[in-house]
Amino acid sequence: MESRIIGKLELDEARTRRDIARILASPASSTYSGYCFGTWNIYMLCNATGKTNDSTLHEFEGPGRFTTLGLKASYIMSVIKNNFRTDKMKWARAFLLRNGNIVPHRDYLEFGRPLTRIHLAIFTDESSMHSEEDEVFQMRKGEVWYLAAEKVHSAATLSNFARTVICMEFDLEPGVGPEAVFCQMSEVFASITPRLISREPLSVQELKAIYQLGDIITEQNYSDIVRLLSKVHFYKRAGAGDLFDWMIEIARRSANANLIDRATAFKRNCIESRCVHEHISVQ
Ligand code: YCP
Ligand code: CO
Repeated sequence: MESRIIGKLELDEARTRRDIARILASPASSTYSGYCFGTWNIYMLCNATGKTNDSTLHEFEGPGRFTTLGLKASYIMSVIKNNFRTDKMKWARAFLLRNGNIVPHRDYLEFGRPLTRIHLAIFTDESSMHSEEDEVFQMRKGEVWYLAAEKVHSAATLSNFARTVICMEFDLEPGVGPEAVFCQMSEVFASITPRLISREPLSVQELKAIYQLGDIITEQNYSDIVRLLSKVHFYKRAGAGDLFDWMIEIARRSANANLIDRATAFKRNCIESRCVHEHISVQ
């Protein structure tokens, strides 16, 4: 797995809670809501313009600006400023994930030059997981993770716990590692063992049952099947990207050309190619 812990921050509980309450009380951005099921809310803290409605990821020159919402979250903003190279930071967003998941995808398909994606875990729980290809892991409070966002990855919270992270994106000098996002490097961080989630194998019978969804798939339940299958790899040993091939095979078995097109376009947009404003909706 390429994603890894690069640091750990001590967060003041009361001040963090106060800021997160402020953030969650503001309207969430709906730009990428088509990529998720359940509650996956995005709140803009720093971006190209400082405007909270500027929420579609794109490339721009220079550092990002804190939004009015970012400025209101004064403790979180000071944690970011005191620990991270904000001169290299383009975007900072708070993500809330509850009782839902984002479909597996690759980030930066719409970029000429990818950014370096970092998560600071704020409130997490065992039911809240991330995946990268065949691996599933859980971020614990205060951990700073480098996320290999160009690999197929996903996230899920399979409970009502309101998992909250701060996602930051940096444009680092070519050739430097993700540790360069910090103002000051520290070796302490290298010693933290990540919490990996072990899963039962996916049996031949279970895989057969997945393919047999081809017997019942319709336009009406297509999205329910995507929702079901996009979470399988969090509790069975499968790859995050297997979903796309399962959906294409299920659609083929249904012999419905619309469903085949839909499953093919879904795979393409999530993991093959996507333009800046070319968003899909899986719901
Ligand atoms: C993001 N990128 O980074 C989105 C998630 C796919 C495209 C969905 O917020
Ligand atoms: Co992503």
